[in-house]
Amino acid sequence: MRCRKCGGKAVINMPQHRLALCKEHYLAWLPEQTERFIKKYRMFTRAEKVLVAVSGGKDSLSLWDILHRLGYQADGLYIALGIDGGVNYSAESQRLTEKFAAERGLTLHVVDVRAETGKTIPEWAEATWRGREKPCAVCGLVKRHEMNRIARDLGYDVLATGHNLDDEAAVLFGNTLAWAGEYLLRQGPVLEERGGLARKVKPLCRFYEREMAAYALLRGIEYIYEECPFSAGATSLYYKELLNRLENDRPGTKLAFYLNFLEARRAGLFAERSEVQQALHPCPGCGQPTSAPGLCSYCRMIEKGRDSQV
Ligand code: Q46
Ligand code: ZN
Ligand code: ZN
Repeated sequence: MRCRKCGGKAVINMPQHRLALCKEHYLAWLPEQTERFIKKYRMFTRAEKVLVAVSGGKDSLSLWDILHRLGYQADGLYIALGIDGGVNYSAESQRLTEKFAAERGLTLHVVDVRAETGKTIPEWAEATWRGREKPCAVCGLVKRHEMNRIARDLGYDVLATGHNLDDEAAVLFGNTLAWAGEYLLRQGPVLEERGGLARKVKPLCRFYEREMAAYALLRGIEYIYEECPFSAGATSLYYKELLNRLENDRPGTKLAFYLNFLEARRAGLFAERSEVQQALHPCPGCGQPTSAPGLCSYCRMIEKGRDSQV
């Protein structure tokens, strides 16, 4: 397989684009494409301050690397969840994230959930009804809350996450199976700022997971290979497997599924749902916007889990 640009040895073949590239041209192509998507979906400009949520994994660190190379004002936010799982997951991912930032002279904010709230994520999960199965519901709630809080308190215009096409297609697949209109309406490369919630963007949403892995590897980014120990058995992983089988037989299916969805949404397929978007008001506990009557779900979780002993 030859690189389409220089005829050299290709390191990656992307059948859905009918494109094979060598290392040098791939490392240039991916940031160029990212720049194209940032502009196409009007994610942010070079005048805006971007907060990148980094987990220590290949996607978020690559995203930070790319935004930095493209000359955007991108700082990092690492949320220390306190997850061990026998592989020292949180400690190791924090170490790699801090190393990444230090080597490039980038600004990294670290929020330690235990220092902030008195308990780690698994302890919060244990202490509340939400934790009966897995801590993921609690974890998602805390991560969203902290990301918004830091973005607001430190004056960031936009929050960027490293979700790739495989992540987005799996979520879309789940929401489509359930015809979850409200979620379908909100899924996309950009979630506009509303009622005090920072704008959220996903600049990598059109890249396959294997393309991101190839980028991190070829760029020499050191990232944590282990997934969070609680991700095993997640429904989203099952959907990813199913979509990979489709993709194997019919290359491009995943990308078409996602892009055709965006097009249908743009054309107004889910528009009538927009009226049911609930109004937001500030939570009396933490001041962040919520649609719940009274306390937001984060504050209700804290209230519920505060007194229980772990
Ligand atoms: S939600 Fe669940 Fe993730 Fe939190 S506990 Fe781990 S798997 S990190 S994306
Ligand atoms: Zn080349
Ligand atoms: Zn609250």
